[in-house]
Amino acid sequence: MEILKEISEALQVGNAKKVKELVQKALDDGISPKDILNNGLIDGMNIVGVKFKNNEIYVPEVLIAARAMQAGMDILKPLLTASGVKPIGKVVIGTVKGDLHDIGKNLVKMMMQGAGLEVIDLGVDVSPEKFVNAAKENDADIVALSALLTTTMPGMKNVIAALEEAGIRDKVKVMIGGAPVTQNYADEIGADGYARDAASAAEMAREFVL
Ligand code: B1M
Repeated sequence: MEILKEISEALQVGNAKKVKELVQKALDDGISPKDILNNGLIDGMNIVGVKFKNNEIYVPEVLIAARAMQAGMDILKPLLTASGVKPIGKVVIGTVKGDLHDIGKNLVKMMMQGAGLEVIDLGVDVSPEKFVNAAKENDADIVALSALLTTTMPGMKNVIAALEEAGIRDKVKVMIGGAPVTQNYADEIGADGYARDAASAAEMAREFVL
């Protein structure tokens, strides 16, 4: 459908106003919220993710596209809930204790939302206990940890230990990422996955829950 393509394209260039108008128009034309989400917004965000991964676009463009996605989501969210479209899985995300960097974490969150996951964002400087409580309270499928400092990376290991201690380690997948984090580190601390960028993180999260 032409209008869904237009929504996808407006999202890719970060035109929030146009996305909002087109989403409303699509609804008025009788297109289902699910169709608009999957074939308009998520389609656009997927293309943004691929371009970001390939260094064809950079952080500012992704943030602007994500804001446009949010503008569309704001209209669709109540309708999606009402029409019974369930998120494909739940992710609890945060930047680990002592670390205040959140730009990358926010990108990961947005990409995951774009991929159809519900994301509970605990913010920055998140203690292991807070991750555990949020995972329990929300019955999360995935706990996603971000760290930007070599000094805060060990906090990821502490979260895994706290999940084990709480007896829920086998109920959640733990994903980690952030500039100093590596696959080796993920293996070393027993994380289930490492993703080097936001698009890969969203892909991995989808694979974990589908
Ligand atoms: Co800070 N900082 N900073 N900083 N900062 C770095 C990280 C640093 C590399 C700069 C440098 O020295 N060259 C350095 C860390 C050195 C180290 O430990 N190796 C550093 C330092 C030292 C510090 C302070 C200690 C400085 C000081 O006060 N002396 C201090 C620490 C504060 C704290 O956290 N307690 C500090 C503070 C800050 C600001 C507050 C000023 C600001 C943060 C603002 C904010 O986030 N709201 C800031 C910034 C902006 C940076 C740089 C410049 C940029 C980070 C960023 O946002 N990148 C950074 C230098 C740099 O990277 N060039 C630096 C863009 C972002 C999109 O990338 O976060 O890597 P990134 O996320 C990527 C991937 O890593 C991945 O996906 C994202 C998108 O592709 N990813 C995941 C991230 N999380 C993931 C989770 C996943 C999967 C993938 O799964 C769950």
